[in-house]
Amino acid sequence: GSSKGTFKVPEIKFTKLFINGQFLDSISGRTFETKDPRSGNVITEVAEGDKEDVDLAVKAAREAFDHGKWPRMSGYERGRIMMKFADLIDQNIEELATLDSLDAGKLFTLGKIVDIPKAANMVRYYAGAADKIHGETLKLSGDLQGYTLKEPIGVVGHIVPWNYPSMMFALKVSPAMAAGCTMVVKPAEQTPLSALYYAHLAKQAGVPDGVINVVTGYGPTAGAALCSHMDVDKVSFTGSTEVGRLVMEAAAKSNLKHVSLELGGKSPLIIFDDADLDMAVNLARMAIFYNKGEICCAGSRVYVQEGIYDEFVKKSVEGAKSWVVGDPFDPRSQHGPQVDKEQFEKVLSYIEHGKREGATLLTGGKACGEEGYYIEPTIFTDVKEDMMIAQDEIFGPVMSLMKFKTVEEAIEKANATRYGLAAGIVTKDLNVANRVSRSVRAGTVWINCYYAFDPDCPFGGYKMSGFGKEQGLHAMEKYLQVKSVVTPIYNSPW
Ligand code: TXE
Repeated sequence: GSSKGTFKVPEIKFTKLFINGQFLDSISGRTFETKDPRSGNVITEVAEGDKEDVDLAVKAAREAFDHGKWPRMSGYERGRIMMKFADLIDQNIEELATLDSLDAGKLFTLGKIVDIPKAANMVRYYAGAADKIHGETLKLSGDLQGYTLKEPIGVVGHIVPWNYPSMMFALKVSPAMAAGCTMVVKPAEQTPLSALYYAHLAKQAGVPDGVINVVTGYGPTAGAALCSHMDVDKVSFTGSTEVGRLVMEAAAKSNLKHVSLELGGKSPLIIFDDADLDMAVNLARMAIFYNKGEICCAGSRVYVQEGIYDEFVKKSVEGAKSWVVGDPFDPRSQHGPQVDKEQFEKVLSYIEHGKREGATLLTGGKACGEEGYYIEPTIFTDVKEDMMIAQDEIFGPVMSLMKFKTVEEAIEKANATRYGLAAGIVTKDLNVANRVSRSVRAGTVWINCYYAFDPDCPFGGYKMSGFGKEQGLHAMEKYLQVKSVVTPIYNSPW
């Protein structure tokens, strides 16, 4: 199906770099266009930050870290300011959801009930953790005793992708804030608008100047400058595996800054014969079509056991056909446009590749609508493990359906990928669920559910999907380092 809306673009308040608590033009004076994927039309011009702007932002963050209040105030105080920040996010849900829908083609209704409230809750979760950071007491050998301190790592560079501008911002910024770090955020060039709005809200909440800086701009310029900066202590990156490599390389070649990477995926969803068929069909549909497939942990490879395979295929095709593609501001839409022309063309070219490789196209496979970057929910079957569409992250609404016989075969096929971000299992058999969940090499396993996220649940990859967890207290550890302090118990022998 399809739907059409008539949403008018509101006034965009923040389009400049946010450095040391001020909105500034870029030093070069240059700007870039951010576009509406519903039409390809320009929404507005945004300041284009480059190396010298990154230098300025890092200087502000360095100053705020080395001499400012933020790392020195009590965790409780930081938490209080963060709670206020979270409340302000909640008070601005409408505007924030609008910005993400305009910039990324994300569903407005879901922005209001999922993305933005979850971003606020993420901030709250870490606000509550800010005063619970402690080390250990060490009983050392001889006449020594020691303890460990957990100290903030310093200045952090966050490189954010475009598929979840709000949640990714909160996911990266809030554990770093709780830890007492200061930071420079480089949002994706496709979706710079909400990050600037969050910066404004953080200032309103009382976050001191220099703690959160936002430099909008492109990856190979602003992003790369952050990764090779000598005064940045850590980079947290979410994006493609190719750029992940560049980030590590730049870190290695500059100051050996810490790196954490959340990269692509090709996550399997394994459905066993005993599954409730309608539930499984729905889950599989959501796992790949939700957010138009622009999700790092999308269930892009669906393995179905042979006993229910034919029925599953039939119902999945019906399910895809009834999935409503349309304007993200129309409440009837289940699926908006891909984020930009490049992603749109990437997805369509994978679909063509799948056909050429001999996979069977069951439904979809084309662009839809007269304008904008909309793609039909697409299902392939007869997909072999070595086909490109089974190996590469397509990052679009393209499901590959495959058949298996035994539990062993399912495990083997699920692991036949260089990625390891997530996996899903649908079965009523607890033994099968336990066995498969322990055998799949992936950072998250969802049993009889999918996309079941929670701020307390660590998320991050195995294998080439990256390393360094986000969410949960594990994520805060990424922004802390351990110092050992040792002292003699009695008279110093030294
Ligand atoms: O990613 P990039 P792109 C995957 C997905 C998608 C593909 C390409 O498969 O189709 O990547 O998307 C910044 N130094 N994911 O091209 O380029 C860039 O400005 C430092 C999965 O958009 O990796 C943006 O802020 N930074 C993913 C961010 O990196 C650089 C989400 C991501 O962009 C840089 C997004 C450089 N040299 C894409 N080059 C996920 N894991 O969820 C670019 N950037």
